[in-house]
Amino acid sequence: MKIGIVCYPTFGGSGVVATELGKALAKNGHQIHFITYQQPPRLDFFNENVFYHEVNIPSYPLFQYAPYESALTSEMVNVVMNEDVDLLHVHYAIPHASAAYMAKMILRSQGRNVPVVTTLHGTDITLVGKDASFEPVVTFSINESDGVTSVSENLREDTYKHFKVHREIEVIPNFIDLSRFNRQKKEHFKKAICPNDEKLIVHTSNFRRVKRIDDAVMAFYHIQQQTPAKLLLVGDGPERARIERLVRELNIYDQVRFLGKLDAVEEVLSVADLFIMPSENESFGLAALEALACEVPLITSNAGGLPELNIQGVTGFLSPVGDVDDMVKNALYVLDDANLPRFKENALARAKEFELSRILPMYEAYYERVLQASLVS
Ligand code: GMT
Repeated sequence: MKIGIVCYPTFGGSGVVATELGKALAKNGHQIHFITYQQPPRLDFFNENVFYHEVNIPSYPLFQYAPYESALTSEMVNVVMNEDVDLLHVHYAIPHASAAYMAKMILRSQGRNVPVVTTLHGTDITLVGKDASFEPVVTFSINESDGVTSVSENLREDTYKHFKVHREIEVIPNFIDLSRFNRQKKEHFKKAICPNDEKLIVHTSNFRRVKRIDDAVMAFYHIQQQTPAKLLLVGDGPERARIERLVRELNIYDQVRFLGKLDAVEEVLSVADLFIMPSENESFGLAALEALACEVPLITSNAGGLPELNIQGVTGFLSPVGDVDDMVKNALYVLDDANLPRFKENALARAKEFELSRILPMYEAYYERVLQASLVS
């Protein structure tokens, strides 16, 4: 198959899923055409089946806002025509699904039929998409997609609840490549961060308000009062300065490290004892899956799709959003040396259920179905 993939070329979950999916499809012999405004971070190698098409937006004094959606639409049209693409797969509804619809219509006017698959990732539905400024366009472009997937049951239900969507939505969860995400021997690294054998807690995110990083910091504040511990915060974003202030106010700056955007996150996870994700909303929680793969148990909120990944009392614990006391109690239980090995073992076993080799065929089968259906319609 020749597949055009549109995504945000960022460290964010949807961009990572789209890039890793494209890479895996390319390895399986499909020809993949990435269409984005920048080279995605994890697309830094040569593969004969991977192509990259950059969306260029010419600047013009008249434009207060650059018309990205128009430039993206034109690039999709050009790539489908020039490369003979069979199917477009767009990740994150805004504005990719509506741009794809427009591209499809332009192509149809030229006698070319190309089906569009839209994957809903989370905030495109639960946060931004619901906003009145976007809602009609999101609803329309989901309904007009030839196939729609969501990364969890919960996101699927949320989509039906908040939008007048009549399309069937297929749930295809996030996946993990265990050949990259596995517990590596990095004892020197652990020793450098935790010289006195402290327990290491990790949080990774894009530092947005929805992640409730203050809850992670407050939980850590109480945990380290009861057991020696360190906290690593990986990622960056709008909340960074506020969180750094909080850490200073709590006088725990020596026990907390801000690592910024890190590509080799698996190296940090390899020495972690616990991963904390107290999100207000989380459609799936790819970062938590990456932690499980590195044998790191989870303390999460019970928001969104997290209960579909984190199993209460098995891979860690889930607490109501904002219930820091419960998170502290659970974290101390997991970190207890009598319990930790069992949770680590369970973490890996759970991650294996989301191995790339299990999820990739779901996408391939879904593409086939959408292609067949578009031929008969
Ligand atoms: O907020 C993020 O984590 C980034 C965001 C994105 O779209 O880039 O992630 C969303 O998509 C990921 C991949 O499907 C999911 O694993 C994340 O749970 C989801 N984030 C939220 O729902 C907040």
